[in-house]
Amino acid sequence: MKSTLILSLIMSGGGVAGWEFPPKTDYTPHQHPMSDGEEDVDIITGSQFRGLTTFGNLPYVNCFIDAEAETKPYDIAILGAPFDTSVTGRPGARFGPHGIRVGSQRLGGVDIFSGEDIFHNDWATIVDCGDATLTWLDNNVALRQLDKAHKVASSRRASNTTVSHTPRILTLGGDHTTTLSALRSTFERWGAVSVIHFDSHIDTWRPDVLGGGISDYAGVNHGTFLHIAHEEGLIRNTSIHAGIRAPLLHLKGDLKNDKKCGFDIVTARDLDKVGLDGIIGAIKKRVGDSMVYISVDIDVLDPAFAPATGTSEPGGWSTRELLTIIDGLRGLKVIGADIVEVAPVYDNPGETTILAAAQVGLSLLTLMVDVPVKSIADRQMEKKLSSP
Ligand SMILES: [Mn+2]
Repeated sequence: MKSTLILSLIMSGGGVAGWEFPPKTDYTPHQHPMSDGEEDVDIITGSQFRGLTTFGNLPYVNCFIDAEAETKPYDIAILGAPFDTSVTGRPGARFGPHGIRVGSQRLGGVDIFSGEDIFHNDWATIVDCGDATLTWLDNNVALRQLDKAHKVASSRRASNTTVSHTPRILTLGGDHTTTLSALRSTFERWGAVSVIHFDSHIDTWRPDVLGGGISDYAGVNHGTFLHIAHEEGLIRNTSIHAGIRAPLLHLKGDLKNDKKCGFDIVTARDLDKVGLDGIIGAIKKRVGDSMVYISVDIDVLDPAFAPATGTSEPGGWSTRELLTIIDGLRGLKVIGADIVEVAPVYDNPGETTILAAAQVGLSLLTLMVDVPVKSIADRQMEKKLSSP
């Protein structure tokens, strides 16, 4: 039986002709040939795998070099923050920006839920600035570098000044300490803002509680940055955590301090009680019409949906639930956002985490494109124009 099969395969497949492409035929009206002649083919457009890896295949602009940023203005920029030396759990988030960009290669097209194609919107130029230069040997210096990178990237004159003079930044972390630099920068451009903080951890721990017992240096870390942001006056007391489920260090002390830092809490399990609309409603009610910064620690997702992160906590939301919640925040005045704590080395061959992180990035960009927000510079400009 076996030998008969082999013999018939040899007899039928004998010639080379079977391996040649079929001869060229006339194209039907529904076919669009990549080549209209015998020799030429298109090597510029049409593939998601072309060129270098930027977020969603957006154009790369080096936002830190004056000559380049001035000739290629933008309204929204992606900025990588490859920093992970302030973690209390597994390191690896310094590779987050690269990982999220890899996960973003298939983004684009018309969103089936919103009907929008955000990369081809009607006013905002979106670019990828690449990663900030951050030393891996000194956290103080690295954070000063990141502070400066944010301030420079957001100081560029925007592309569409009829909408706003101030570009907004979507940061790809990096451990969560990197959010502190972003908030220092947004404070200069928009003033104090509400923070919508998606995370399994509260991250408002006092530096002397989480790490600062060793040295002041150790007190600045990915579990204290929101406390420091509060102390620096960068955020409003209308902020909110969403997806919280990680253990506290001190039940009363931590929650009391959290409230003092300006936060309300929506826990991961509140979703089971109030549903998605209930969560969206609670967040919107809390921030009201204030300007908001949205920070997404990917560990807000259950480890089943985001295994590649430093401090996993079981019992989190699914990717679909998180995306529905973020998309439900449409209409809020989002002045900046980030996705942090993505550590690709712990991801699986299916790249579950980086795909989820990239999709979250797209949803955050959509919120930013949907609602332009006037900056301090815009208000000053308007005042100047209206005064006699
Ligand atoms: Mn966290």
